[in-house]
Amino acid sequence: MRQGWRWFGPSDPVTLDHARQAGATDIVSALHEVPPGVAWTREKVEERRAVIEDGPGNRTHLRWSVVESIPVADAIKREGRDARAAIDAWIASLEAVAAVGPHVVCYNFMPVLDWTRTDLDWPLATGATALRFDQNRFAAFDLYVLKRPGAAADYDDAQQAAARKVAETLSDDDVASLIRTVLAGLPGGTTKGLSLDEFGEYLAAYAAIDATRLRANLIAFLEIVAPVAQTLGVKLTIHPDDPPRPLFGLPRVASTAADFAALFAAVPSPANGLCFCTGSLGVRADNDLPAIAERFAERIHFTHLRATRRDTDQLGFQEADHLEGDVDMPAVLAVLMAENRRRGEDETIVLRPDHGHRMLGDLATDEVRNPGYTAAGRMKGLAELRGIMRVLDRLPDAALAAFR
Ligand code: CS2
Ligand code: MN
Repeated sequence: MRQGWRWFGPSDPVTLDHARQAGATDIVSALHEVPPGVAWTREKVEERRAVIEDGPGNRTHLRWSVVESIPVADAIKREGRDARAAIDAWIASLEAVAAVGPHVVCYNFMPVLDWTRTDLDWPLATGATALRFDQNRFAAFDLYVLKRPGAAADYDDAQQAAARKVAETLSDDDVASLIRTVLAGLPGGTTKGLSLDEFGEYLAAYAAIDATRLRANLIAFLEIVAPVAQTLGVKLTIHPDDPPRPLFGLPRVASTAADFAALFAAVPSPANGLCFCTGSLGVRADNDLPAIAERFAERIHFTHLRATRRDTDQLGFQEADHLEGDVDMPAVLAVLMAENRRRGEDETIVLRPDHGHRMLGDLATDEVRNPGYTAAGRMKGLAELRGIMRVLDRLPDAALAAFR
Protein backbone atom coordinates (compact mmCIF):
# COMPACT_ATOMS: atom_id res chain seq x y z
CA MET A 1 0.00 0.00 0.00
CA ARG A 2 1.41 3.44 -0.83
CA GLN A 3 1.64 5.63 2.26
CA GLY A 4 0.18 9.06 1.64
CA TRP A 5 -0.05 12.29 3.57
CA ARG A 6 -2.45 15.13 3.03
CA TRP A 7 -0.75 18.44 2.42
CA PHE A 8 -2.74 21.67 2.08
CA GLY A 9 -0.12 23.47 -0.01
CA PRO A 10 2.61 25.99 0.73
CA SER A 11 0.58 27.66 3.51
CA ASP A 12 0.26 24.36 5.44
CA PRO A 13 2.17 24.67 8.73
CA VAL A 14 2.82 20.92 8.43
CA THR A 15 5.54 20.82 5.80
CA LEU A 16 6.60 18.35 3.14
CA ASP A 17 9.61 17.52 5.31
CA HIS A 18 7.21 16.63 8.10
CA ALA A 19 5.47 14.28 5.69
CA ARG A 20 8.85 12.72 4.84
CA GLN A 21 9.67 12.35 8.53
CA ALA A 22 6.34 10.63 9.11
CA GLY A 23 7.45 8.10 6.50
CA ALA A 24 5.05 9.06 3.73
CA THR A 25 6.03 8.55 0.11
CA ASP A 26 2.93 10.01 -1.52
CA ILE A 27 1.23 13.37 -1.21
CA VAL A 28 -2.49 14.02 -1.36
CA SER A 29 -3.20 17.63 -2.28
CA ALA A 30 -5.39 20.01 -4.23
CA LEU A 31 -5.53 23.61 -5.36
CA HIS A 32 -7.42 24.50 -2.18
CA GLU A 33 -7.27 28.19 -3.00
CA VAL A 34 -9.43 27.83 -6.13
CA PRO A 35 -13.16 28.05 -5.29
CA PRO A 36 -15.64 25.33 -6.33
CA GLY A 37 -16.89 25.79 -9.88
CA VAL A 38 -13.71 27.49 -11.15
CA ALA A 39 -11.53 25.45 -13.52
CA TRP A 40 -7.96 24.66 -12.53
CA THR A 41 -5.37 25.58 -15.12
CA ARG A 42 -2.61 23.26 -16.20
CA GLU A 43 -0.01 25.89 -15.22
CA LYS A 44 -1.26 26.05 -11.62
CA VAL A 45 -1.43 22.29 -11.30
CA GLU A 46 2.07 21.96 -12.74
CA GLU A 47 3.34 24.62 -10.34
CA ARG A 48 1.94 22.63 -7.40
CA ARG A 49 3.41 19.39 -8.76
CA ALA A 50 6.82 20.99 -8.98
CA VAL A 51 6.69 22.18 -5.37
CA ILE A 52 5.80 18.67 -4.21
CA GLU A 53 7.92 16.54 -6.49
CA ASP A 54 10.95 18.60 -7.47
CA GLY A 55 12.15 19.13 -3.91
CA PRO A 56 15.79 19.61 -2.98
CA GLY A 57 17.92 16.77 -4.35
CA ASN A 58 19.00 15.65 -0.91
CA ARG A 59 15.47 14.89 0.17
CA THR A 60 13.32 11.76 -0.13
CA HIS A 61 11.31 11.96 -3.34
CA LEU A 62 7.58 12.53 -2.86
CA ARG A 63 4.98 11.74 -5.47
CA TRP A 64 1.75 13.69 -5.86
CA SER A 65 -0.42 10.69 -6.55
CA VAL A 66 -3.89 11.76 -5.39
CA VAL A 67 -5.89 14.93 -5.86
CA GLU A 68 -8.29 15.47 -2.97
CA SER A 69 -10.57 17.02 -3.97
CA ILE A 70 -11.76 18.63 -7.15
CA PRO A 71 -14.78 20.28 -5.53
CA VAL A 72 -18.14 19.54 -7.08
CA ALA A 73 -19.99 22.85 -7.35
CA ASP A 74 -23.31 23.12 -5.58
CA ALA A 75 -25.11 23.72 -8.90
CA ILE A 76 -24.17 20.18 -9.98
CA LYS A 77 -25.67 18.69 -6.83
CA ARG A 78 -28.87 20.67 -7.35
CA GLU A 79 -29.26 20.51 -11.11
CA GLY A 80 -27.34 17.45 -12.29
CA ARG A 81 -26.58 17.48 -16.02
CA ASP A 82 -28.22 20.92 -16.42
CA ALA A 83 -25.30 22.50 -14.54
CA ARG A 84 -23.30 22.22 -17.73
CA ALA A 85 -20.93 25.14 -17.12
CA ALA A 86 -19.95 23.80 -13.69
CA ILE A 87 -19.48 20.29 -15.10
CA ASP A 88 -17.32 21.65 -17.91
CA ALA A 89 -15.18 23.49 -15.37
CA TRP A 90 -14.84 20.26 -13.35
CA ILE A 91 -13.75 18.40 -16.49
CA ALA A 92 -11.23 21.13 -17.31
CA SER A 93 -9.72 20.67 -13.84
CA LEU A 94 -9.65 16.92 -14.34
CA GLU A 95 -7.86 17.31 -17.67
CA ALA A 96 -5.30 19.65 -16.13
CA VAL A 97 -4.63 17.13 -13.35
CA ALA A 98 -4.33 14.21 -15.76
CA ALA A 99 -1.91 16.13 -17.98
CA VAL A 100 0.35 16.85 -15.02
CA GLY A 101 0.36 13.45 -13.37
CA PRO A 102 -1.86 12.37 -10.47
CA HIS A 103 -4.21 9.65 -11.64
CA VAL A 104 -6.51 9.32 -8.65
CA VAL A 105 -9.05 12.07 -8.01
CA CYS A 106 -11.25 12.25 -4.92
CA TYR A 107 -14.51 14.18 -4.65
CA ASN A 108 -17.60 14.12 -2.53
CA PHE A 109 -21.26 14.82 -3.16
CA MET A 110 -22.52 16.15 0.18
CA PRO A 111 -24.90 19.07 -0.40
CA VAL A 112 -24.15 22.45 1.21
CA LEU A 113 -21.91 21.15 4.00
CA ASP A 114 -18.77 19.05 3.79
CA TRP A 115 -17.66 17.03 6.82
CA THR A 116 -19.20 18.17 10.09
CA ARG A 117 -18.14 18.23 13.75
CA THR A 118 -19.37 20.09 16.82
CA ASP A 119 -16.09 20.15 18.77
CA LEU A 120 -12.57 20.56 17.47
CA ASP A 121 -10.62 20.33 20.73
CA TRP A 122 -12.40 17.71 22.81
CA PRO A 123 -10.17 16.89 25.79
CA LEU A 124 -9.00 13.29 26.14
CA ALA A 125 -7.76 11.55 29.27
CA THR A 126 -4.19 11.75 27.96
CA GLY A 127 -4.23 15.54 27.68
CA ALA A 128 -4.47 15.31 23.90
CA THR A 129 -7.59 16.60 22.12
CA ALA A 130 -9.85 15.09 19.47
CA LEU A 131 -12.50 16.09 16.96
CA ARG A 132 -15.99 15.17 18.04
CA PHE A 133 -19.58 15.17 16.83
CA ASP A 134 -21.96 15.52 19.75
CA GLN A 135 -25.53 14.75 18.76
CA ASN A 136 -27.06 16.91 21.51
CA ARG A 137 -24.89 19.89 20.66
CA PHE A 138 -25.74 19.40 17.03
CA ALA A 139 -29.47 19.25 17.77
CA ALA A 140 -29.18 22.33 20.03
CA PHE A 141 -27.63 24.17 17.11
CA ASP A 142 -30.29 23.01 14.66
CA LEU A 143 -33.28 23.67 16.95
CA TYR A 144 -32.23 26.74 18.94
CA VAL A 145 -29.50 28.58 17.01
CA LEU A 146 -30.46 27.94 13.41
CA LYS A 147 -34.14 27.47 14.32
CA ARG A 148 -34.60 25.51 11.13
CA PRO A 149 -38.28 25.28 10.13
CA GLY A 150 -39.48 21.71 10.60
CA ALA A 151 -36.34 20.65 12.49
CA ALA A 152 -38.32 19.28 15.44
CA ALA A 153 -39.60 16.41 13.26
CA ASP A 154 -36.02 15.05 13.08
CA TYR A 155 -35.63 14.57 16.85
CA ASP A 156 -37.70 12.53 19.29
CA ASP A 157 -38.88 13.98 22.62
CA ALA A 158 -35.87 12.78 24.60
CA GLN A 159 -33.46 14.20 21.99
CA GLN A 160 -35.28 17.52 22.01
CA ALA A 161 -35.14 17.68 25.79
CA ALA A 162 -31.41 16.91 25.79
CA ALA A 163 -30.85 19.55 23.12
CA ARG A 164 -32.78 22.14 25.13
CA LYS A 165 -30.58 21.44 28.13
CA VAL A 166 -27.45 22.00 26.03
CA ALA A 167 -28.92 25.15 24.46
CA GLU A 168 -29.53 26.65 27.91
CA THR A 169 -25.83 26.37 28.76
CA LEU A 170 -24.51 27.91 25.51
CA SER A 171 -22.80 31.28 25.95
CA ASP A 172 -22.57 33.80 23.11
CA ASP A 173 -19.03 32.61 22.50
CA ASP A 174 -20.18 28.99 22.35
CA VAL A 175 -22.82 29.94 19.79
CA ALA A 176 -20.29 31.84 17.69
CA SER A 177 -17.87 28.96 17.81
CA LEU A 178 -20.57 26.42 16.91
CA ILE A 179 -21.57 28.53 13.91
CA ARG A 180 -17.92 28.63 12.83
CA THR A 181 -17.34 24.94 13.39
CA VAL A 182 -20.50 23.73 11.66
CA LEU A 183 -20.99 26.28 8.89
CA ALA A 184 -17.71 27.99 8.12
CA GLY A 185 -16.13 24.75 6.98
CA LEU A 186 -13.37 22.45 8.18
CA PRO A 187 -10.00 21.84 6.50
CA GLY A 188 -10.21 20.67 2.91
CA GLY A 189 -13.92 21.43 2.86
CA THR A 190 -15.23 21.57 -0.69
CA THR A 191 -18.20 23.76 0.04
CA LYS A 192 -18.35 27.49 0.60
CA GLY A 193 -18.16 28.74 4.21
CA LEU A 194 -21.57 30.16 5.15
CA SER A 195 -23.15 32.53 7.63
CA LEU A 196 -26.31 31.54 9.46
CA ASP A 197 -28.47 33.55 7.01
CA GLU A 198 -26.76 32.21 3.92
CA PHE A 199 -27.15 28.69 5.26
CA GLY A 200 -30.89 29.24 5.56
CA GLU A 201 -31.02 30.29 1.91
CA TYR A 202 -29.11 27.19 0.81
CA LEU A 203 -31.46 24.96 2.77
CA ALA A 204 -34.42 26.59 1.06
CA ALA A 205 -32.80 25.97 -2.33
CA TYR A 206 -32.73 22.24 -1.47
CA ALA A 207 -36.35 22.05 -0.38
CA ALA A 208 -37.36 20.09 -3.48
CA ILE A 209 -34.28 17.85 -3.57
CA ASP A 210 -34.72 14.50 -1.89
CA ALA A 211 -32.34 11.53 -1.90
CA THR A 212 -33.78 10.16 -5.16
CA ARG A 213 -33.18 13.44 -6.94
CA LEU A 214 -29.69 13.91 -5.46
CA ARG A 215 -28.72 10.38 -6.47
CA ALA A 216 -30.02 10.98 -9.98
CA ASN A 217 -27.92 14.16 -10.17
CA LEU A 218 -24.81 12.30 -8.97
CA ILE A 219 -25.40 9.59 -11.56
CA ALA A 220 -25.95 12.18 -14.30
CA PHE A 221 -22.66 13.85 -13.29
CA LEU A 222 -20.82 10.51 -13.35
CA GLU A 223 -22.31 9.57 -16.71
CA ILE A 224 -20.62 12.65 -18.11
CA VAL A 225 -17.31 12.67 -16.23
CA ALA A 226 -16.52 8.94 -15.87
CA PRO A 227 -15.97 8.36 -19.61
CA VAL A 228 -13.65 11.39 -19.70
CA ALA A 229 -11.72 10.08 -16.69
CA GLN A 230 -11.50 6.64 -18.26
CA THR A 231 -10.01 8.08 -21.44
CA LEU A 232 -7.53 10.09 -19.39
CA GLY A 233 -6.55 7.05 -17.29
CA VAL A 234 -7.81 8.67 -14.08
CA LYS A 235 -9.74 6.90 -11.32
CA LEU A 236 -12.47 8.95 -9.67
CA THR A 237 -13.09 8.11 -6.03
CA ILE A 238 -16.13 9.32 -4.15
CA HIS A 239 -15.55 10.13 -0.47
CA PRO A 240 -18.32 8.84 1.80
CA ASP A 241 -20.60 11.26 3.60
CA ASP A 242 -19.28 12.37 6.96
CA PRO A 243 -21.24 11.60 9.07
CA PRO A 244 -22.99 9.01 6.88
CA ARG A 245 -26.56 10.18 7.32
CA PRO A 246 -28.67 13.22 6.40
CA LEU A 247 -28.08 16.39 8.45
CA PHE A 248 -30.38 19.45 8.58
CA GLY A 249 -32.85 17.62 6.38
CA LEU A 250 -30.34 17.57 3.51
CA PRO A 251 -30.18 14.26 1.67
CA ARG A 252 -26.99 12.19 1.54
CA VAL A 253 -26.43 9.37 -0.94
CA ALA A 254 -22.89 8.06 -0.28
CA SER A 255 -23.30 6.57 3.17
CA THR A 256 -23.85 2.83 2.83
CA ALA A 257 -22.96 -0.21 0.74
CA ALA A 258 -26.37 0.06 -0.94
CA ASP A 259 -25.57 3.65 -1.96
CA PHE A 260 -22.27 2.62 -3.57
CA ALA A 261 -23.81 -0.42 -5.22
CA ALA A 262 -26.41 1.83 -6.86
CA LEU A 263 -23.71 4.15 -8.21
CA PHE A 264 -21.58 1.37 -9.64
CA ALA A 265 -24.61 -0.34 -11.18
CA ALA A 266 -25.70 2.89 -12.86
CA VAL A 267 -22.22 3.85 -14.09
CA PRO A 268 -20.15 0.66 -14.43
CA SER A 269 -17.09 2.38 -15.93
CA PRO A 270 -13.93 1.25 -14.08
CA ALA A 271 -13.15 4.95 -13.62
CA ASN A 272 -16.09 5.14 -11.21
CA GLY A 273 -14.40 4.31 -7.92
CA LEU A 274 -14.47 4.70 -4.16
CA CYS A 275 -12.36 6.43 -1.54
CA PHE A 276 -12.74 3.99 1.34
CA CYS A 277 -12.88 6.21 4.44
CA THR A 278 -13.10 4.04 7.55
CA GLY A 279 -13.69 7.03 9.81
CA SER A 280 -16.73 8.26 7.91
CA LEU A 281 -18.31 4.88 7.17
CA GLY A 282 -17.58 3.55 10.65
CA VAL A 283 -19.95 6.00 12.29
CA ARG A 284 -22.87 3.76 11.28
CA ALA A 285 -23.07 0.55 13.30
CA ASP A 286 -24.77 -1.13 10.32
CA ASN A 287 -21.79 -0.52 8.03
CA ASP A 288 -19.63 -3.69 8.19
CA LEU A 289 -16.34 -2.17 7.06
CA PRO A 290 -14.29 -5.25 6.09
CA ALA A 291 -17.34 -6.57 4.22
CA ILE A 292 -17.82 -3.28 2.34
CA ALA A 293 -14.11 -3.17 1.48
CA GLU A 294 -14.27 -6.71 0.18
CA ARG A 295 -17.42 -6.13 -1.83
CA PHE A 296 -16.04 -3.07 -3.62
CA ALA A 297 -12.32 -3.92 -3.49
CA GLU A 298 -11.83 -3.48 -7.24
CA ARG A 299 -13.31 0.01 -7.05
CA ILE A 300 -11.10 1.23 -4.20
CA HIS A 301 -8.09 3.31 -5.28
CA PHE A 302 -7.66 5.52 -2.26
CA THR A 303 -8.32 4.94 1.42
CA HIS A 304 -8.61 7.17 4.47
CA LEU A 305 -7.75 5.23 7.60
CA ARG A 306 -8.89 6.41 11.00
CA ALA A 307 -11.19 5.19 13.76
CA THR A 308 -14.22 6.70 15.41
CA ARG A 309 -15.90 5.56 18.60
CA ARG A 310 -19.66 5.88 18.67
CA ASP A 311 -21.38 7.34 21.72
CA THR A 312 -24.03 5.23 23.45
CA ASP A 313 -26.70 7.14 21.49
CA GLN A 314 -25.09 5.67 18.32
CA LEU A 315 -25.31 9.09 16.66
CA GLY A 316 -22.53 11.07 18.28
CA PHE A 317 -18.92 9.98 17.96
CA GLN A 318 -15.41 11.05 18.65
CA GLU A 319 -12.25 10.43 16.72
CA ALA A 320 -10.30 7.69 18.47
CA ASP A 321 -6.70 6.51 18.08
CA HIS A 322 -6.26 4.93 14.68
CA LEU A 323 -6.31 1.35 15.98
CA GLU A 324 -8.98 1.91 18.62
CA GLY A 325 -12.61 2.87 18.12
CA ASP A 326 -15.18 0.76 16.35
CA VAL A 327 -13.30 -0.28 13.22
CA ASP A 328 -11.43 -3.57 12.90
CA MET A 329 -8.41 -1.95 11.26
CA PRO A 330 -6.27 -5.10 10.79
CA ALA A 331 -9.19 -6.77 9.00
CA VAL A 332 -9.72 -3.75 6.72
CA LEU A 333 -6.02 -3.61 5.90
CA ALA A 334 -5.97 -7.34 5.14
CA VAL A 335 -8.75 -6.87 2.57
CA LEU A 336 -7.07 -3.89 0.92
CA MET A 337 -3.65 -5.54 0.88
CA ALA A 338 -5.07 -8.71 -0.65
CA GLU A 339 -6.58 -6.52 -3.37
CA ASN A 340 -3.21 -4.86 -3.94
CA ARG A 341 -1.59 -8.24 -4.54
CA ARG A 342 -3.99 -8.76 -7.43
CA ARG A 343 -2.98 -5.44 -9.02
CA GLY A 344 0.02 -4.08 -10.85
CA GLU A 345 2.41 -1.71 -9.07
CA ASP A 346 0.83 1.33 -10.77
CA GLU A 347 -2.63 0.52 -9.46
CA THR A 348 -1.66 0.16 -5.80
CA ILE A 349 -4.17 1.67 -3.38
CA VAL A 350 -2.90 4.86 -1.71
CA LEU A 351 -3.71 5.32 1.97
CA ARG A 352 -3.54 8.34 4.14
CA PRO A 353 -3.99 8.55 7.90
CA ASP A 354 -7.18 10.60 7.95
CA HIS A 355 -7.05 13.04 10.88
CA GLY A 356 -5.13 12.61 14.10
CA HIS A 357 -5.29 13.88 17.64
CA ARG A 358 -3.81 17.18 18.67
CA MET A 359 -0.92 16.11 20.87
CA LEU A 360 2.74 16.72 21.79
CA GLY A 361 4.09 19.87 20.12
CA ASP A 362 0.74 20.62 18.50
CA LEU A 363 -0.71 21.38 21.94
CA ALA A 364 1.92 24.06 22.47
CA THR A 365 0.90 26.16 19.49
CA ASP A 366 -1.98 28.60 19.94
CA GLU A 367 -3.39 28.08 16.54
CA VAL A 368 -3.82 24.78 14.77
CA ARG A 369 -4.73 25.97 11.31
CA ASN A 370 -6.18 22.68 10.12
CA PRO A 371 -7.94 20.86 12.96
CA GLY A 372 -7.54 17.11 12.53
CA TYR A 373 -4.55 17.58 10.24
CA THR A 374 -1.90 17.94 12.91
CA ALA A 375 1.58 16.52 12.41
CA ALA A 376 2.15 14.38 15.50
CA GLY A 377 -1.31 12.79 15.68
CA ARG A 378 -1.25 11.75 12.05
CA MET A 379 2.32 10.53 12.34
CA LYS A 380 1.30 8.31 15.24
CA GLY A 381 -1.60 6.94 13.19
CA LEU A 382 0.53 6.25 10.14
CA ALA A 383 3.21 4.55 12.24
CA GLU A 384 0.65 2.24 13.82
CA LEU A 385 -0.86 1.39 10.44
CA ARG A 386 2.58 0.73 9.01
CA GLY A 387 3.26 -1.74 11.81
CA ILE A 388 0.19 -3.76 10.93
CA MET A 389 1.03 -3.67 7.25
CA ARG A 390 4.57 -4.88 7.87
CA VAL A 391 3.20 -7.99 9.55
CA LEU A 392 0.40 -8.61 7.04
CA ASP A 393 2.95 -8.32 4.23
CA ARG A 394 4.60 -11.49 5.49
CA LEU A 395 1.45 -13.58 5.20
CA PRO A 396 1.03 -15.87 2.21
CA ASP A 397 -2.04 -15.13 0.05
CA ALA A 398 -4.23 -17.78 1.67
CA ALA A 399 -3.44 -16.58 5.19
CA LEU A 400 -4.07 -12.96 4.21
CA ALA A 401 -7.40 -13.89 2.66
CA ALA A 402 -8.36 -15.85 5.77
CA PHE A 403 -7.19 -13.11 8.10
CA ARG A 404 -10.46 -11.42 8.66
C1 CS2 B 1 -12.44 13.67 5.58
C2 CS2 B 1 -12.37 15.09 5.44
O1 CS2 B 1 -13.36 11.84 6.56
C3 CS2 B 1 -13.51 13.00 6.30
O2 CS2 B 1 -14.50 13.63 6.60
O3 CS2 B 1 -11.52 12.90 4.97
O4 CS2 B 1 -11.25 15.31 6.22
C4 CS2 B 1 -12.08 15.62 4.05
O5 CS2 B 1 -11.11 16.55 4.25
C5 CS2 B 1 -13.17 16.37 3.36
O6 CS2 B 1 -14.31 15.58 3.18
C6 CS2 B 1 -12.71 16.94 2.02
O7 CS2 B 1 -12.04 15.99 1.25
MN1 MN C 1 -12.03 10.74 5.08
